[in-house]
Amino acid sequence: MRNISDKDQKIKDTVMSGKRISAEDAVRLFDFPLSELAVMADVRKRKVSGDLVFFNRNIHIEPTNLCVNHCLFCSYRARKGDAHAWEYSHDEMESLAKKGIRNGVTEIHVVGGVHPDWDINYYAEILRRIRKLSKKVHIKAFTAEEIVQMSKNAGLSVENGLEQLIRAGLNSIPGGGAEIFDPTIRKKICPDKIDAETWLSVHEAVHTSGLSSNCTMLYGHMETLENRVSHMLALRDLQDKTGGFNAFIPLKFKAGNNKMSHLGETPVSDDMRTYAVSRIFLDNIPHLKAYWPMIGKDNASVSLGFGVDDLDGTIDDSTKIYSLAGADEQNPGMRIAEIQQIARVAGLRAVERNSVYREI
Ligand code: V47
Repeated sequence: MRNISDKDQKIKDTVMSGKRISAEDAVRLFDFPLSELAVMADVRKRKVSGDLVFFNRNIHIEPTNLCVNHCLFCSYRARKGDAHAWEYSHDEMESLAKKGIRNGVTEIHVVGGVHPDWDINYYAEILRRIRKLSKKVHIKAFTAEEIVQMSKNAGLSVENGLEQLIRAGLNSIPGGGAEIFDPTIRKKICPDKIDAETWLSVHEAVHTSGLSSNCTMLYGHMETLENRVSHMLALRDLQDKTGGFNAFIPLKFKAGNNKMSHLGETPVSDDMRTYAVSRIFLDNIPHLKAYWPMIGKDNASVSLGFGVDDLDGTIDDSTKIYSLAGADEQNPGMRIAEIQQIARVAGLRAVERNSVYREI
């Protein structure tokens, strides 16, 4: 039996009583035994979503892999003229969307490289084309990073850019581009990206416009546990103010084919700790997503015991970000029966959700 210190017992009591924990306590939680973290995270998860595990029917459209940024962790970026570069035309994206809608998807997630020249008008046309195909499909599109660049390319403020995207059919934005907020590490791993304050301000503007968004954290590279927790604290603070985040998605650094490959990858135990601590610490963000194309189906299944209540969606082999970074899932796709089975073995019940977590 582990001898638990008074301090740790107090943290445990706070978690079990449903109260908020401090950043300092969250750092300490990372050192708790995995089995205790699992119990605490599960109690917190069940308060929000009972025995449910959410998923949706979705596809991704990745308009381009050309990118103005030079992120060291990226295995995806190309330069103009590279053999592996792509830039989809509006017609090509429309036919991808048409196929997805024909197959019954309820959400289309549009995200790609940060194109040097495309402006709001180009991106708004993607939304208009999809919206013309379906009034109902939820369009979750463009990271804060992409929105800043496309607004700049059009000579617009982010607020005016957003207004145009919303008019063209945007429903919410995804959580990408947050990486890690600590300025020193951020400068090292993604030197040209917008800073933390700008990322947060774009999400605040999205929430103020009445739309929701997701948030992410790229972990398992050079950051410390304190960096992880202060990243989450910034998200928790913004959520206290706006309430606009639906889900938090910890993104495990995948080491294939990029400039940080030498760092290797975190053990699965660290992934489970990260899920559990985020479920407990982010007490105001209702959903915690295991993005299975990144972490793999088996680990996603285990994560359901560590506070996760969302398995993203069926995807239908429509994203390349993680397969290029060496993920096991080289053609990511999941049938609904498989998602149901994953939930069942975890003692939970899979339910199809819409993009704002209403049961379908
Ligand atoms: O911001 C890129 C990450 C993100 C690597 O909102 C990497 O529902 C690990 O944000 N190892 C984009 N991560 C993906 C993303 C996302 C995915 C699924 C759902 C949602 C949502 C959002 O992918 C980037 C970056 O943090 N990323 N390369 C890598 N080698």
